[in-house]
Amino acid sequence: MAKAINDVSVPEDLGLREKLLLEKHADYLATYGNTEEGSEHAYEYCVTEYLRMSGVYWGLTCMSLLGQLDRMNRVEVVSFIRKCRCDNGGYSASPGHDSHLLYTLSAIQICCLYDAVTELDVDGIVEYVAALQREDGSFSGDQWGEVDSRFSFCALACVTLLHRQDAIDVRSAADFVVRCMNFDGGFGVVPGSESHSGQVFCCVGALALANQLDSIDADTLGWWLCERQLPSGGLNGRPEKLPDVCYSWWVLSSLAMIKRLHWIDKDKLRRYILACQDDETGGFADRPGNIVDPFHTLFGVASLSLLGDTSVEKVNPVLCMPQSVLDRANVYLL
Ligand code: GRG
Repeated sequence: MAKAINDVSVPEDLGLREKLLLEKHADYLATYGNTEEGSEHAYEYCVTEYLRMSGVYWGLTCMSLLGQLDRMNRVEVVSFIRKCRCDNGGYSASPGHDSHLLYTLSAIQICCLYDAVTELDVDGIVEYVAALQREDGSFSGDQWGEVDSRFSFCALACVTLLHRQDAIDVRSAADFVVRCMNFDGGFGVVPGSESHSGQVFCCVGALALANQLDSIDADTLGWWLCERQLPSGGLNGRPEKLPDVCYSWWVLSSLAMIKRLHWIDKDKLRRYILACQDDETGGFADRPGNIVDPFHTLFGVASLSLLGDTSVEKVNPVLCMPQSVLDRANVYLL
């Protein structure tokens, strides 16, 4: 008997979800940070303190793509970022937490969105990032030493946004990322580990930032990425897994970077993404009918932008930021 495919179903009739519920998503994000006791998201907000800086990046980037960044409180956000600066030059997820490359990148991205890079201690950040590079070109994410190709992306993205690529060894950083490439064209966490679409985004993005995209076998990788599309239209992160809206971003942006975006069934994917909207609360979930959150809301909206939806701002596939913000910051990528 043929093995059933791990997938979900998308209803024939999506009702209100046939269209992008732009205003509902903006309202959902605008009220998400309301932490007063008894407020709708108070508990969820409280238990995500450990990733707050990235959460702020997801929410603000999405608001910017929806054309409604002005509804958010710039003064509060900039003051929060200041409180997350650590003595070693890096930034943490929340005040009093340890610094990490990921949250340092989120802090820089938020400052770019707000044209507030002057609020950052750029030299301190650059020193922090450079000190995390190891002899083999890889990067530790923090002072505790874990190595992961995600951190190569974060490091390259930080120095690129700050116009300071000269501070790290870009060549050996790219060499390490190339060593994470597998026979199937995909990339893993470290050399020899399983291909995963999230890591593919990080590695292809890192190579784009290092101007080394020609190290990729674009046809083999493009084929592996397209195999992530399931009969529901949604994309998974690796074989045999369920689809998830966030993989629409990790896979589509990778296809865009290697110029193979047209290899995917765009109409079916768009329908899957729209089905993941909550037409009552606003926001996107990983799969139709599940609970929404800001992470999936950003990657749902950003994916629709890559699919050509002109009701949202154009997104840059390498940095997941509005293209207009990168143009203003004179950061020239794909
Ligand atoms: C600036 C957009 C941006 C990102 C920063 C940290 C980072 C760089 C990217 C993360 C890429 C990544 C690894 C995404 C995958 C996230 C995810 C949903 C992982 C879940 O993995 P499993 O194994 O899920 O739990 P599956 O779907 O494989 O079962």
